Amino acid sequence: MTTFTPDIEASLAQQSIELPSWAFGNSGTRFKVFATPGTPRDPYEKIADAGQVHKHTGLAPSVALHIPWDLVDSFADLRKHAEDHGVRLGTINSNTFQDDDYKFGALTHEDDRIRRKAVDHHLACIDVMDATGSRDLKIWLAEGSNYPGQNDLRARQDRLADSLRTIYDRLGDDQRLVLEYKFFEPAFYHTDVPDWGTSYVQVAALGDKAMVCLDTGHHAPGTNIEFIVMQLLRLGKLGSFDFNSRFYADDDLIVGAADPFQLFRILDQVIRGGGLNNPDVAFMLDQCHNLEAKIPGQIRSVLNVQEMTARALLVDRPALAAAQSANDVLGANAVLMDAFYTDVRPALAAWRESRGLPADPMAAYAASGYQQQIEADRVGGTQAGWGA
Ligand code: PSV
Ligand code: MN
Ligand code: MN
Repeated sequence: MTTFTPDIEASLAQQSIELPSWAFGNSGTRFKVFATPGTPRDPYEKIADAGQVHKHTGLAPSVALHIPWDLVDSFADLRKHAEDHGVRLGTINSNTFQDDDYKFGALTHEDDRIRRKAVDHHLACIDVMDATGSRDLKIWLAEGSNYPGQNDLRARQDRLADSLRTIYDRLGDDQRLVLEYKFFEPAFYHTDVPDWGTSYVQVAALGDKAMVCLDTGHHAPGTNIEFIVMQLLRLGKLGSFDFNSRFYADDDLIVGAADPFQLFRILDQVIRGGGLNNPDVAFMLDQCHNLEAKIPGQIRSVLNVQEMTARALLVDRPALAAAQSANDVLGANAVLMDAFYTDVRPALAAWRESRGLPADPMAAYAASGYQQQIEADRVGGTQAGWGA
């Protein structure tokens, strides 16, 4: 059986992955949202469920919130509730995609009133961060156009820079802004922040507290995502990941389900670039569990990240560097593939047990009775937010 060196064990022990509150709510496609028994009815129950993921894996100590989906009367109280469930509140996600005013844009809108409203929403999100103790404000913008000529692309970029500046200036010393890019959807012709380059240009103009968020599902098929990871780490601008996997577009499926090798390659570059367990790089999930049960879906997800991290940590870096320097094409490739093909599951199970965690977190959750309990107790769970 593969065994881990103390260095690898230390890296695994430090790993933490943030869960999205919305993964615990019901979600679906534009065709249908299927209700799942036991779905949380409010943000408090979403956090309780996130606590279960952490309890069984030791991997997920924080939960990202989405405003206004997770609006509560008192964020100080929600913070206390999270702590009572063994987790803390993490990234605050803004939402400028469900209001009629934003049909033609929010932070890029031509109308000053609407643009100001969108900026004010972000300032209110920073107020929430002050109460929750969150560090990061994550901005994903559903802005763009559907037809060539519909909009002045350049003017929108200028207005975006202006809006982001006002938001950035409100950040506290220990707070950050992370700007997420996405190549299409909901707009189909142009998107105002379509790629890492645009996000980088915008955040670089703002300052050190602004970083890029890389969502693995937000690239054109075939994109070499690990190259982007390398470049952003090299530039010191990789602020966060939204992990998920996809077969076609922005599918938001369980990370590592569609393409474990891609996840391995990404984590290999994270390690190579000093991004693993680096406080400047937040590892988050951004997923929806439309068909499967949500808590086990999240447990499976963080385990997939852990598994590919362990494999990437097994890469023999001196041997790889030597093969690369010698232009030993197949030798270098073999070093990488040897690590990728290593089955680390038995070693991870043993390692978990040695730390007082269940060897098999999926089985432990299934045996815990929690799922049966919430299915009995909760009736009328909330939608994740889309359309809510
Ligand atoms: C929409 O594509 C999206 O999935 C973005 O990735 C955001 O991070 C998320 O929704 C929540 O706003
Ligand atoms: Mn995302
Ligand atoms: Mn997305």
